[in-house]
Amino acid sequence: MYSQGLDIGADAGRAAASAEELAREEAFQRKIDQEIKIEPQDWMPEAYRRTLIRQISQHAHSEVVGMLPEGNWVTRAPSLRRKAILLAKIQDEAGHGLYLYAACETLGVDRAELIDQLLSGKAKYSSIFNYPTLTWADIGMIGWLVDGAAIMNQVALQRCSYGPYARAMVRICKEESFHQRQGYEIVMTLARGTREQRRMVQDALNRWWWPALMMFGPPDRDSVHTAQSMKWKIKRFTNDDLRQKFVDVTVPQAHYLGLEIPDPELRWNPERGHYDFGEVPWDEFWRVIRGDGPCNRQRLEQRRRAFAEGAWVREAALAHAAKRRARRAA
Ligand code: FAQ
Repeated sequence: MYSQGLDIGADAGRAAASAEELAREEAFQRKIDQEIKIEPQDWMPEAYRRTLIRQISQHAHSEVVGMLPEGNWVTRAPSLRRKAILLAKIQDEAGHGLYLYAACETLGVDRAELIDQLLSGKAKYSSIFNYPTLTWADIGMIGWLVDGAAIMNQVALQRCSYGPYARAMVRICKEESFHQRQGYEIVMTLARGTREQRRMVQDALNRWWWPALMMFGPPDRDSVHTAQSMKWKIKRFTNDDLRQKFVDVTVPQAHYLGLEIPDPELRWNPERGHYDFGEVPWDEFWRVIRGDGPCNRQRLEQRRRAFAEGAWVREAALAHAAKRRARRAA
């Protein structure tokens, strides 16, 4: 009797707790529906917090790993002007990584833990940065197509329901749009150049087109996170919607340059008001994100080396901060 009484009490307590939890979740969703930003001190469902940590940290890692394919060309940029621009762009990407790690830390996760996940190979970063930059035209493609795809995705993220992520995106988008233009300018110069330069830029487009379309993620039918992320207004568009928008704006740019998109099925569909395009090679996409792309091992190796070689900088910065603290306290 006595123990049964206790059980009933425990059940009632659990029911009350889950009713309270449900009410909180409903209130949270109402805020989202009313376009009220969620801030770090606000209550949020654990799954919302985890989704954001996953997406923002993958995004931060992408910015940092994304420095590597371009870094490959700093010493070989064709002029001092191009070198200075490329250096500035690469530094911007490092800055983007830092804003994003900082935004992620507002969710209660430690940056050291996130970096550890990247270096141990546990964390994902964008598939696109596992492709090699073989010629100078590839640097143009990264700006035109990779930054172009990144902006298409990130403009929508400026309206993400989580305040710190949305605000970080505003500044990032401004810088990315400059990056996209510098890439287009490189591509335009080559497309209007010698026969060899035109051949080089077409070859680069042939290699970067499909990987750029993969940046938007798997097709909606295979996207495990889209439905919930759209409900929470972390994502505003599905992967396929953004991919279509990217194709629609990029194809006319390629035509203007006299370049050919490497897709025999690409054609304007007047009924849909969009370009139809061929099937993205999804097998390749899954292979790359599972760690077996052309440069996955090399990229991680480079990041690990850079992290180890930068240890003295982190130690010096900490020692400097400790000294300043001690001086202030004295
Ligand atoms: N690569 O269910 P979904 C840049 C994973 S920044 C690798 O559709 P979700 C700047 C996904 O994580 C580029 N993995 O996932 C720059 C998930 O795996 P999980 C980075 C991918 O999150 C330019 C699984 O597949 N931008 O380029 C990829 O709803 C030039 C299932 O996918 C961002 O990160 C992929 N492409 O949608 C720097 C933007 N796609 O976590 C240097 C923010 C999907 O369950 C030079 N992120 N996966 O193990 C997003 O908008 C989203 O996370 C998506 C994926 C759209 C990428």
